[in-house]
Amino acid sequence: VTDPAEARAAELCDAALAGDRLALARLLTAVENRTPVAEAALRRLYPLAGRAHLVGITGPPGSGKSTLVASLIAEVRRVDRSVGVIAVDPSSPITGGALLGDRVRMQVHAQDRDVFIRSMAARGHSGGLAASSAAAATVMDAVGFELILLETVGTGQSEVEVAASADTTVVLEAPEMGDEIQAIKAGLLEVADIVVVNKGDRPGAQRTAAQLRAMLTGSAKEPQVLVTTALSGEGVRELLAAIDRCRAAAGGAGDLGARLARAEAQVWAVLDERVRARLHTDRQVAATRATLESVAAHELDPFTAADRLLARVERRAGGGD
Ligand SMILES: Nc1nc2c(ncn2[C@@H]2O[C@H](COP(=O)(O)OP(=O)(O)OP(=O)(O)O)[C@@H](O)[C@H]2O)c(=O)[nH]1
Ligand SMILES: [Mg+2]
Repeated sequence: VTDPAEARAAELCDAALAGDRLALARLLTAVENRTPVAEAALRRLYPLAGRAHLVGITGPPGSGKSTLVASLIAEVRRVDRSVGVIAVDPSSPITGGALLGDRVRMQVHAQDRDVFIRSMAARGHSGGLAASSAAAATVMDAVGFELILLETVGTGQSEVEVAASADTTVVLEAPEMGDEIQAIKAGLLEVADIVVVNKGDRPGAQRTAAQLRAMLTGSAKEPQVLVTTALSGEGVRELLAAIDRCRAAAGGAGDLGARLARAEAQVWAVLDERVRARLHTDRQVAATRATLESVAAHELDPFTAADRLLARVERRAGGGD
């Protein structure tokens, strides 16, 4: 006796795992809308995921994130690897930039099965965005994409959170941006594993990079600072090499802190505030942490984890512990 959502999820997962891109697109729509099909699908797919390298690409509006993602795709394909892209709210009203999907479709990847691009709206509360983008990444990871790029504009807290919870976070800057942008930058730079000064063809790019290097020396992460020209692809090969080095430095498994942040976002999206509050009291903390670690290691899916945490709270309420 299977319910319809379970049956539909099974059908879509089987097709997506067999390489059906339409089924993959449908799964991602379900994930974005948080339907019962999405939950059933994620319970299935979560244990198959955990292999991809998640790379957040963030920066001020108009710094060239989408253009850089397009040239990263070209570079990744040149070395014959697969790449999935999740672009959160890709077109900012400030720059009116073309949608990433349009930009890439104009290029040679339209028929390429090893490139998959998906846009997601940045709606809902802040935790919701982190949970949905992590779930979307899980789906792409499970169906075999090795590298997943998450483009978010670096202006809202939730957007920065999404990029920061990737295994590797790339923060873009453009040369000679105004004071307003400088202010945004300080918070953004803290989450960077790699800082990219894009628009290397513009005057001042090298000077901006030198200033950033000076400023970041001795900082917690000491990110590498690179210069790219996304429009021509210059410096993009070096960027991909730097991204791969970050992966290798984290033991090839992705940053543990980032994995835990993604696990937490996804489990918390299932549990409501009252339950969460009770998990932060007394002896629940250690048990919760262990459960989240299992999710981070992909040994447990976020829904089963939430079920268990809920059961623990209910047992306590029933008088047991
Ligand atoms: N000169 C120059 N212009 C660039 C470069 N990269 C991007 N641009 C231009 O900068 C503008 C913004 O580029 P996008 O890639 O849309 O920037 P974005 O950061 O994705 O913008 P939002 O998604 O709107 O936040 C476009 O007109 C690009 O053509 C570059 O390397 N050099
Ligand atoms: Mg963009």
